[in-house]
Amino acid sequence: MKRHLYSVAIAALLASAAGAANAENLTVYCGADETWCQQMARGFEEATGITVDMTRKSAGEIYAQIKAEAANPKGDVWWAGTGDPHLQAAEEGLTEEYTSPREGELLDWAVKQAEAGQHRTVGVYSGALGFGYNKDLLAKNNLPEPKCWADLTKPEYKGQVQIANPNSSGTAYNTLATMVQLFGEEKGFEYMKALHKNINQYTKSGSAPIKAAGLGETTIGIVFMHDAVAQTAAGFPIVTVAPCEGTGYEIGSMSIIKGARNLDAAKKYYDWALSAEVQSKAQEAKSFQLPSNKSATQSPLAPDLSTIKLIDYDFKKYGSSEERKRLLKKWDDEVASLPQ
Ligand code: S7P
Repeated sequence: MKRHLYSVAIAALLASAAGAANAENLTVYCGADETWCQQMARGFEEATGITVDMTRKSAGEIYAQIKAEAANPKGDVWWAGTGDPHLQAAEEGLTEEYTSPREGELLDWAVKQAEAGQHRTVGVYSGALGFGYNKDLLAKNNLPEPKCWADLTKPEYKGQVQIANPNSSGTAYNTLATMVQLFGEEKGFEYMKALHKNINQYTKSGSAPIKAAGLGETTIGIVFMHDAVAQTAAGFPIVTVAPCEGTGYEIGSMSIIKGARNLDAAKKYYDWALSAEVQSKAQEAKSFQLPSNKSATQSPLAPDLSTIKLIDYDFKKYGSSEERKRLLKKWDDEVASLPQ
């Protein structure tokens, strides 16, 4: 009897070990807001039974991590974050070519992003760059309402403006590339230098400045407009501004990491994340980007891109490895090194 029980216990142990070995896992590097990243990870687990290990980081940091791990990749999918570093990774062969059967369900700009990256990436959402301000702090400091990019360089806003560092943050790199495209390279850098005088802190994450504005730690934050709207929706006294000169925008993207250990699970996630049903749930996580699936629904709070003066952002050029490296080095050498 004892021997029988022993054999049953061993068989059960072996079966569970085999089950664990067969269980599917997925490692996701997530470039969106933490709440949305968690919603996506848990949603995929529920939908498929695949266990997700998710880490949230800024776009420049994820790119750097994938590059550093290239000889021994640890991640499977890079979901969300601005498209420029996804394109850089695609060009450098750090991501895997994959065309989802859902590509036909996507809006043109999402497919164009896939084409620009030789189908090593795809667009998952879009959103316009702008800024937000804390209306209570503005009134308390007797400051005029900023309406244009040019306003943010005026002396009265000294120490009142926050933005992220473009080396770590996709938002801040998108800002730098926007200024170069909007004003031309020389004037764009002059703008960044003038802005530098008013910056109270360069944060690591792109959405941190508007969260700080919500808490009254800075008056103005340069961010994607949907990140400013999210703070208003959360009850903070934030006003969102579409700058009068016009502005750039992002194509938030997704890529499968080259050499992914869980390639099948990565493809399942890729297809799942492009579905209208999943993209329509972004608003539940207070993420107000424009989804890339034509049938996905968007929150009424989301900024209406058709009413914003958008530049014709050259994603191929500003997402190229050479241009990103050149602009970031120039910003380090000529802007960040200046005294304030
Ligand atoms: O929060 C959503 C979102 O704004 O996060 C990304 C944003 O750029 C923050 O990431 P970084 O820290 O890299 O700047 C956007 O892609 C996305 O829309």
